[in-house]
Amino acid sequence: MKLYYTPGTCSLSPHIVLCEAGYDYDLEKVNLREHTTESGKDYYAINEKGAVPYLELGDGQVLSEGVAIVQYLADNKPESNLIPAVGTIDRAQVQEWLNYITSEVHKAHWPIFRADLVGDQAKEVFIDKVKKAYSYVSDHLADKEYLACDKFTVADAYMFTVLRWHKGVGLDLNKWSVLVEYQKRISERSAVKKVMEFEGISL
Ligand SMILES: N[C@@H](CCC(=O)N[C@@H](CS)C(=O)NCC(=O)O)C(=O)O
Repeated sequence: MKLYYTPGTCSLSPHIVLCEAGYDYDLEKVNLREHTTESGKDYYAINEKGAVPYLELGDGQVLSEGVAIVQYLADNKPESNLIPAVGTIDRAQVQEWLNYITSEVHKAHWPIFRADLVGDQAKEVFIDKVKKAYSYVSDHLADKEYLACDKFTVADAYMFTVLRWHKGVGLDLNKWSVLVEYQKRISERSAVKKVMEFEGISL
């Protein structure tokens, strides 16, 4: 199994899940500015979408889209308890979080990072959207340690990944103390520590 990743981007989520679930995996770093891999290949020739994460399963099958990748990885290591069984309300709630993060939070960051393209007015709209998302997640976590099921799931790996971008979009996480605690709690997991060290990133 091989994960194409770029340090600190959304591929951090499946990287954490691979490590949490105890997979034996390889990694290949992608330069997203050049769309080349560290072994010098044209990344578009590997993944036509040009985005990370991208997973080669080793049997010729491939998978893109972070939320599909983490569910596949967790489902195939049920003993890792990273996702509830299909058909349960717990599973639907984890999917609810994954979908919220990918469609409402993750993608709201791009116009903020690329204000040079979209302009300051659009940037402000998306900063406001991210702030509202922080408040929503903070309210939800006020009496909980994790997003769903009272335990760490793939949804937390993804939320942790997007929360790390607060500095990049100029937000002070200290305004949401619940999120600071949540981020700290997850960063202290041994798999998360190992992955962050490998990617050369910090909180
Ligand atoms: N829909 C994809 C989006 C992935 C995505 O946005 N990846 C970003 C990094 S966080 C990327 O690779 N951007 C560079 C590009 O698309 O060329 C997913 O959820 O996996």
